[in-house]
Amino acid sequence: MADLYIGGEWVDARAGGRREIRCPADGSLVAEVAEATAEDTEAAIAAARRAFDTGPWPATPAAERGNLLLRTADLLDRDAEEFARAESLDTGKRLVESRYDMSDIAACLRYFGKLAGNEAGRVVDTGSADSFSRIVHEPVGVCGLITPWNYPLLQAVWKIAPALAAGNTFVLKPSELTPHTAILFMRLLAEAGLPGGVANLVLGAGPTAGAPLSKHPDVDLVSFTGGLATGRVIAANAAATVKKVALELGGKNPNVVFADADFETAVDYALTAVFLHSGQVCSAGARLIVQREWHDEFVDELVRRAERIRLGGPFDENAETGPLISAAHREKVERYVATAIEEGAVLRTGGKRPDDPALQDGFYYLPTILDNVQQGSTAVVEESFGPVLTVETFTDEDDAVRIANDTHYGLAGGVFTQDAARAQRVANRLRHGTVWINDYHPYLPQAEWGGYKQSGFGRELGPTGLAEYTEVKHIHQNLKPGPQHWFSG
Ligand code: TXE
Repeated sequence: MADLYIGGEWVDARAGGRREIRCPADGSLVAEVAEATAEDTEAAIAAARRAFDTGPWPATPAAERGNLLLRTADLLDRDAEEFARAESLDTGKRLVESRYDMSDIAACLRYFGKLAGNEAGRVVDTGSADSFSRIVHEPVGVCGLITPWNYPLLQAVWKIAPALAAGNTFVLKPSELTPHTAILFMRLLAEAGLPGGVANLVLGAGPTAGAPLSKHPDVDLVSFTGGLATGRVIAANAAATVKKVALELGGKNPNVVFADADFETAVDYALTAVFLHSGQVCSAGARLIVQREWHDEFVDELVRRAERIRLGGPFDENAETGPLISAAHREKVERYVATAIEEGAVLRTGGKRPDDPALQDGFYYLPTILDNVQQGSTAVVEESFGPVLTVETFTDEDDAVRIANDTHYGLAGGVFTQDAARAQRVANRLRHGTVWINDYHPYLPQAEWGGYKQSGFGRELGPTGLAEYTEVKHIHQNLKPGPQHWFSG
C-alpha cells in the first residue's frame, strides 16, 4: 500500500522498500509499510518547499489556520478508537493509555488552534511622529519533524500543531517502529481541508529517510524528539545550513522525597513516575532521591508494590503496564542493569524478564529497583528508558538539590514534601525544565515543555512553543519620506 504522503498524494517508496511492523507485546505482524530512502525524503522536502513558496497556506489568515486545527481535533475525537488501537498495536502500550494520548492530542490541537489567531504582533514606539514601526510574526518555512516511538502521535502533534498554526509546511518522519497513527493523521489533515504539500510524511530509518531533514538546504527548521546521541548528530548536521533547531532529548529525572511528605502519596507517585509505560517516558522519574531516615521503609514498600505490577499486552484489561518497544531496546535495558550491578548497585527486585509463559513472545521486562547506586555511576548518569528505578539518599535540603542537579540532563523532576515553603525553595533550585510538587507527570498544553542542559533546547507547547515556529520581522515605515541630503553633491 502506498503510505508515503508527498505533495498531497499517497505514494510508494521509489526504491520499493518495505518494512514489517510488529507488535512488541507478542511479535505479531501488524502491517508492512513503505520504507523511504533519502530520495523520497528529498521529494517530500521539494513538495513542502513548493507549498511554502507558492502555495496559499503561509498567507492564509491565522484564524483560518487555527480553525483547521480545531476541525482536525473534532475529526480525531470521531476516530479516537481507531487511532488508539493503531497506537497500541505499534507500541504495545495499554489501550487505555493510548486513549488518554488521543484526548491529550485533541487538547493540543485545540490549544494551538485557538492560539493561532492571537498572534497579534505589536507596534513599536519610535519616539517620532514621522515614522511607524511594527513587529510581525511569520512562519519559518519548511520544517523537518523527527519523532520517536514512545508517544508517537502525541510527540508528532506537539510539533505539527504549532508548525501549522504559524503557517509553516512540514515533512514528518515518525519512528520507523511506530508509523501508523502518523499515516492516519495525514488523512485527517487532508479531510480537514489542508492544501496538498503542506503536510508530508516519509517513513523509514533515521540515517536514511530522516537524515535529509537535518541536512537539506531547503529545510529551514528541524525539530527532533529522541535520544541524546541522535540529537547531537542532528544538531551537527543542521549547523551546516544554520537551521533553526529544537531538540527534546529525554532526561535523567530526579524524584526527591522528603521525610515530611505524605508517605502513601509519595510511594504511589514514585511508582507511577518510573513504571508508567514501562519507563519509556522522557520525563520518567527514574532517580528516586529519598531522605535517609525514610530510606528503608520507603524502598521496602516500593519493592512490595513493584512486585505486584501486572504486565500484559495492549488489550489485556488486567495489565497495568506493557512491554518494551523492541528486542534491541530490552537488551539495552538489560545491559544497563548488569552494568549497574557490576558498579555496586543492589538489585532489590526485577532485573530480569518475566517467567509467565503468556509473555514470552513480547519484549517484557520486570519492574526493577536498584538500591545504593552511587553518584557518577553509569546507572545515575545514563537513561535506561526502561522500568528501572535507582535509589539514592540525601541528608538535608542542600544535599537533595545538589544530588538532583548532578546530571547533564535537565528535563523534569518531582518534589514530595508537606512543607510548602520547602517545596517552592527546592523547585526554584532544581535545574530542570518542569518541576512537579507532590505530583508527577501531569501535562498541560498551555505550559511550556523543554529541557535545561543536554535535555535539549527550544520549547514545545505553551505560547513559546508556537513562537519556535515563527520568525520575527520588524517593519519600519518612514511617514515623511524626502531627500536626506547626507551628501552635498
Ligand atoms: O532513538 P533515536 P532510539 C532515548 C532512550 C532510548 C534512546 C535511543 O534513552 O533508549 O534514546 O532510542 C530518528 N537523522 N529516547 O534509538 O535514534 C529515528 O528514526 C535523522 C528518548 O529509538 O533518537 C526516530 O524517528 N533522524 C526519547 C527518531 O530519530 C534520525 C524518546 C528517534 O530515534 C537519525 C525515544 C538521523 N541520523 C528515545 N537517527 C525522548 N526524548 O522521549 C535516528 N533518527
